Amino acid sequence: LTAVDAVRQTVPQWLAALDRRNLINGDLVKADDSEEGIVVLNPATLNELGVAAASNRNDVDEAVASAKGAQPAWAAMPARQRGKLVAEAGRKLAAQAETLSVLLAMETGKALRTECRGELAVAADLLEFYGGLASELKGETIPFHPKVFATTVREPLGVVAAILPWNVPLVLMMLKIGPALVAGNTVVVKAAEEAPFATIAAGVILDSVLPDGVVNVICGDGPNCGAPLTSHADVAKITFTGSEEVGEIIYKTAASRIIPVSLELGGKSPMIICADADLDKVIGGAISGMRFTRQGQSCTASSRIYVHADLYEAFLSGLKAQLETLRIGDPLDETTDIGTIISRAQAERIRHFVALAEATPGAVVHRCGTLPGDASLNADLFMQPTLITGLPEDHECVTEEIFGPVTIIQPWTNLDDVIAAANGTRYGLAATVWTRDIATAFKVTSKLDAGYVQVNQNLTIQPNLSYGGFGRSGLGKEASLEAMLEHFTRKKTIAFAMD
Ligand code: TXE
Repeated sequence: LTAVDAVRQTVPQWLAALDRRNLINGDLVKADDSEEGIVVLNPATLNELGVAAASNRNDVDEAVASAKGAQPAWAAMPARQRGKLVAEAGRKLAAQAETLSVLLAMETGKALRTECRGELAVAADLLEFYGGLASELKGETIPFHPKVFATTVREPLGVVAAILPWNVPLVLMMLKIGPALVAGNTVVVKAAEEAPFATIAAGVILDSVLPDGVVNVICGDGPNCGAPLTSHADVAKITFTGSEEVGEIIYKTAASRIIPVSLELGGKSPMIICADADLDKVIGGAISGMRFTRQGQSCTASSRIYVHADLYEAFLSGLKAQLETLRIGDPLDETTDIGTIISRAQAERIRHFVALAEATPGAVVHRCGTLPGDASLNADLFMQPTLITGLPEDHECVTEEIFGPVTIIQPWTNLDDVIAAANGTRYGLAATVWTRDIATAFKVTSKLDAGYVQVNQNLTIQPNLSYGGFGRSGLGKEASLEAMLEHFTRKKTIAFAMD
């Protein structure tokens, strides 16, 4: 029995323990309506993986009450002690990384080797990173007047609601709860209904280190669980990653109570490749940037690739050749590079976009790699990396987020025109530029309307690099000190008259 096999044997126990349950006040409690449940499928087989809680308003009330009850004592703890506990929770998570990686692979369809293990490493690292920032929760002294001692202090907000999507649930969970907790808030996390188990399991592991009620995790759908949570009178802040549509609803809900909100919504991130770029580097950068190993299900995916005409043919053929070498298959197989799409609904949405491109005169759809032939897998949710060329700039495939393994490749010749094209969507999340010329790099980076811009690399979210979008990609920053101070504390000015 290998170590991985041993871990896999524990997964059914986890799933049984999590059956229709939420983590509230340190216990895994059955949802109020435990007759109902959300059947979670393994996307690779479309077999039932387990049943998650279909929480309603009563469960939300209970989770918020738990977080509210735990918050004063948590906030009263010395900041560095909170930080140490959060960092220790990160190390506990790292110690259980293999189990959670397997759970994640089974519920999201993402490949264990290329995606899930890396996700756990970043998730744990985020908690260690934020734990180390506890001593930065400081205020200022202001030279306002010789007879007035003016100062500012950072206070926690209270109960934070964190709403998660399914694509990288554990990284996003820690991105939100790390700064919230270190700043002295307590949290209610709403797991994504398509992939809730690794999130609740992570909550259980964190809870083994943190006081009960500091982290609560509930599962349910948007209307019955997400909506009552975001509109709850005791929630002081909402942090959300997901679709633009739901982001808008949540912003309005927050507006009706005048509470702060952070939103991380969609993207249609451009990759601009200049004629002097290193071809091998850009091909590797396109594959990692498009997150093909995650079936492109990433908000920062390089889903529009603008290649200088001089490099266009060599880039296209080189990229196709590289993509052919990636193995699409069983997410749990160590030789698999690319797993599945999350669900039937998402696969249909992606195929709809590809069909639109196929029906467009002049457009060419290049499907790369081989679909798995394994009879134990369900073919429906597997998809080949797909490159689309020859589309007009106003085509839906160029302007809308597809959220799948599909990228648009366009040639360019004029730098100003390609910058204008790159800025031509309503989004502004991420962008990359590839050139060996420093002046070009400065010009392009200064003109791009995107919050997370990189030159000659295409990193995912990294602790210590402030991350957040412009335009309809969202509001607020994550992954940084600024994220904790600006989005999870309130700043109070106190001025003392000295005589
Ligand atoms: O998102 P939803 P979905 C984009 C991507 C994808 C599309 C739809 O384009 O194709 O969104 O994905 C909860 N009040 N992104 O359907 O519906 C819901 O239960 C409160 C981009 O997954 O926004 C889930 O927990 N909560 C993205 C979470 O919101 C509500 C990542 C996200 O679901 C709610 C994922 C409500 N009224 C999808 N309705 C990114 N930016 O990375 C739903 N929810």
